[in-house]
Amino acid sequence: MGIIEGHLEIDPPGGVPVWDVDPYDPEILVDPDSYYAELRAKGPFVYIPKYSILACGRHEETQEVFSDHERFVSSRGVGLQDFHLQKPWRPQSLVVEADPPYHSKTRKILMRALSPKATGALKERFQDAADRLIDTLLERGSFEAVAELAEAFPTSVFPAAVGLKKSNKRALIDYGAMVFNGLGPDNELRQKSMAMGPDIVPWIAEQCQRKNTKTDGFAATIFEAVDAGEITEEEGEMLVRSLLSAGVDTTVTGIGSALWCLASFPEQFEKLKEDPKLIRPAFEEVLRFTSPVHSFCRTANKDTSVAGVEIVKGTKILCVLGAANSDEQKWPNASKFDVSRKPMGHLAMGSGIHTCVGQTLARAEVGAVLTSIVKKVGQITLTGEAKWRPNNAIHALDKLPVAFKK
Ligand code: OVM
Repeated sequence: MGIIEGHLEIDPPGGVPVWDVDPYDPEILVDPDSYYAELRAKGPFVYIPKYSILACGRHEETQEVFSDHERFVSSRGVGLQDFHLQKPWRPQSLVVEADPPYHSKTRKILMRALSPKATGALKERFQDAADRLIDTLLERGSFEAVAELAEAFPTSVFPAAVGLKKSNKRALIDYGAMVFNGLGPDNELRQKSMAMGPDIVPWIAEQCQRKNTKTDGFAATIFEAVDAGEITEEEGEMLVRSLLSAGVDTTVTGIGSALWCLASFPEQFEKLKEDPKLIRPAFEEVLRFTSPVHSFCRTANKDTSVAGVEIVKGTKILCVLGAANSDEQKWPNASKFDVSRKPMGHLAMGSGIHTCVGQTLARAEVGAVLTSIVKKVGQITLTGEAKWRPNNAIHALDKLPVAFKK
């Protein structure tokens, strides 16, 4: 057996349907619902010959693979490449691309930096920033919400929260897109992203250094762990890099998709306005309904089986989180966006030891924006076609023309 897309080529396991699909086809990436449905309908797993991978999209098995860090490791990469076989395009992440026991150490430090206490202290700042932005947009009336709201908000508060001395909105967003496109096959999306490397990667690496961070942000907490002897200076810089990798595009996408949901389902926006206590569960429903991270891989680190399917060591498994989050077996009326659903157990922020370490911060950012919109905006209308931006791991809007009315 050879190597394909940087990982071990496998035979289709017995009893597993072979599906000649390209999950990274831009047409699927921008409009994935029928692919999700077909993936679930075919069984717990399918074998995809184009990449010689298994893929799963039913909630039960996706959750099982995704959260069993002993059988299905992250240290071999959470994209198609197997780091045992190929050198990753950038030094591998010390947290998302790591396993215990090492992962426990780095995770603990990020948990400390991004603790509810640390993020809670930013609440007022986030709310002020959101209120100002929404006021400006209300005055404008019509605007393009991806650039002017979804990208504008996190890039106005997140770099300061990290403690970066310098910010570059475009570089931060493009770096995120690179990291997530980097998880896919060597397709045009990945190649175009990688081509931006020379312009962006050195800038990112530079901002991760202690001398370019202030003494009062998340980065400072990471460098305190360096001073306490828990990790080296280089490891500290790498953990700051993790914040910059995972902290921008994810929240940009969450905000854009939340607004898209409210604009597309005005009766649900009405419900939120009547009962602002639903803002939190509404964001969980946005996550379930839109799955900003649509898929991540794991690698089988031993021969094992799931749902009766024999999985050989070295198999790459594409865990299609978007499919699991729209599985009717788990979510009655899955295709309905319902702000009062309270979707416990969605996989949009993962599950198990790698569950989004920035989730409190993400909820605080999106919460501030939604609180402001619910308080100030009377009506949201789509004024043109919403367009999605294909990415190998993120399901995000590209353009969202909307109008706000008081
Ligand atoms: C990282 C990181 C964390 C979460 C997601 C992610 C692949 C990267 O540590 O760099 O995207």
